[in-house]
Amino acid sequence: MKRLLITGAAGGIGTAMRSRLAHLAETLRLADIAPIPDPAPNEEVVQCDLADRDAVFDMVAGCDGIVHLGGVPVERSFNQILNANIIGLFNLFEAARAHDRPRILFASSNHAIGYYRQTERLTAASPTKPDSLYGVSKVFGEALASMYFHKFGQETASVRIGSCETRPTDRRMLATWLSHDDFAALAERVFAVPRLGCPIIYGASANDENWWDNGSVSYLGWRPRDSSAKWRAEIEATTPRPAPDDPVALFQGGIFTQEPIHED
Ligand code: NAI
Ligand code: 15L
Repeated sequence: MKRLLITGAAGGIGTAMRSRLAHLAETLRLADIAPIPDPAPNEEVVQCDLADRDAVFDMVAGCDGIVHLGGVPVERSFNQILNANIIGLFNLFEAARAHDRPRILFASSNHAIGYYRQTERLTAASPTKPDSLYGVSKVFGEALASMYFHKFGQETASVRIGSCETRPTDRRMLATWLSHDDFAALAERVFAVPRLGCPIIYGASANDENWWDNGSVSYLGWRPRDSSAKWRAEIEATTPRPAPDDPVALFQGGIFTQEPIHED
């Protein structure tokens, strides 16, 4: 690729992806509403609000692939989610349509299916069960990706990321953790396969506990290598075991199931 766009590049995952995805393109275009520090010689920086349609069109122009991480990543008021995750995503897909349909990796979330019990095993075909307005915005994104694929041939991988952090820090994350390296390896496969289509992919490392079946995307050739197992003993020793009826222990989305509707 000549140019790979990473939105949300000032954020946690975005920052971790800068070095890990650099080999995929001659130039990384890093975009965020927040300032992005210290661009390297192979990086160009675009400061842009996803809700600003013209700015998003300029941001996407000339890009051969997009890793879309930008947006509100937790439960917030409907207006905040509307601007960044709904209007922002529509702007991104319209910009992609206008600029030769670069392949998109869309950072969806486990909160699109957060009301499933932790005892249930899901596939890509499991109906969505969002646990928050945030989760609803990710379901919207997946639906938008599907519509743009069938109507316009836009290829998008919607990755229902579990918990993409440096390391797991609580008991739920023993099942949901996705290492930065495994996420980067997934992105590499998304841009490498000759035909992507419009898959739903669960984003978790090779953890011992696994709620999600990625059988429908074996054609990607993605094999997560990391595991939360090496932190299990430490987490079990330092975090209290929740009661069996605690939402943190009951639902895949954990505490997000308990979020109220936030006001502006
Ligand atoms: P983050 O909050 O660290 O990064 C998101 C970035 O988006 C921020 O730098 C923020 O400035 C930017 N942003 C927010 N509103 C914007 C707007 N209107 N216009 C342009 N940029 C805007 O979040 P993180 O953890 O890096 O997550 C990245 C993506 O992955 C998010 O879409 C999140 O929903 C998704 N995700 C993350 C998970 C995780 O475990 N970190 C789990 C599931 C999904
Ligand atoms: C997400 O979707 C959030 O963006 C992230 O902050 C974590 O809460 C993660 O899910 C999770 O469920 O652990």
